[in-house]
Amino acid sequence: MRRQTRLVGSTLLRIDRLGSTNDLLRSLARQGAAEGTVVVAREQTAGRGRMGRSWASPPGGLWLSVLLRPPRPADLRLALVAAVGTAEGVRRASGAPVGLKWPNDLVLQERKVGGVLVEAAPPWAVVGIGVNVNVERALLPPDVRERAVCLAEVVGHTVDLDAVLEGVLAGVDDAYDALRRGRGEEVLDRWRRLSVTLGRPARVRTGGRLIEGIAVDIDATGALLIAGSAGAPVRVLTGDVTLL
Ligand code: BT5
Repeated sequence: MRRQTRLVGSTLLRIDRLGSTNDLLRSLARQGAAEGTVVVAREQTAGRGRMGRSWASPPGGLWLSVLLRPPRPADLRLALVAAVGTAEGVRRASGAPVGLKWPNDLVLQERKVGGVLVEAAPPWAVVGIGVNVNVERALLPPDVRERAVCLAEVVGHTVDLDAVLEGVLAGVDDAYDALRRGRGEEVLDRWRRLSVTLGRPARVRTGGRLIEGIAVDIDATGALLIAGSAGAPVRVLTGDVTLL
């Protein structure tokens, strides 16, 4: 049965232009913001990816952060939960068949349409979500341009940004609620169904190491399992995956 009230987006703050929604939300948490608070920006001037990378965030995209207070803020599954909720919400709102690449990419036509950045700040986890909704390619840095795509390009018309926001908030709320209620395995199954990673040969760069093999599955903690030609699959907790 669906719940009547939603946690994610119970308080929603819209900002025109800021550095990073993750940073603002982190400082709001210190000032007593409640779990479920969301910050959405029209434009970010210092959007971040993982490992100090930058995230291009011109107007036309959906740039938001959600404040969560999970039992374990560093739980690897949070990124997968957020990715599942985002992909399901984006699919519902736009019809674009968005898929997921481990650990945090949203992909469309083999290109990156969005990403998730979870930052643990115990007792909080700040979940940043970026989706190229109606982002003009010309506004992206040249090196990003050819590997990125936006929803509008794929569906053939401008997509209602507020409808995507609503879909993503509902999707993340639903997936996080399942995790909190001990139904994490169900959310991981939803991730598997949306995955473009599993079953494919992949190269993983993790902690200075390169691992090649078939991405066979994710385990119950959200780690990626890579099977080589011999021995047990290698368990990958963090890194970048290139599909071969
Ligand atoms: C991510 O990192 O994919 C996480 C992105 C999270 C962005 C959201 S927006 C709201 C919130 N506030 C923030 O400051 N961040 C979050 P990663 O897997 O490290 O991917 C980063 C890489 O993606 C970059 O090095 C570029 O190559 C590429 N990239 C940058 N901007 C992009 C864009 N708009 N679309 C597609 N790819 C992009």
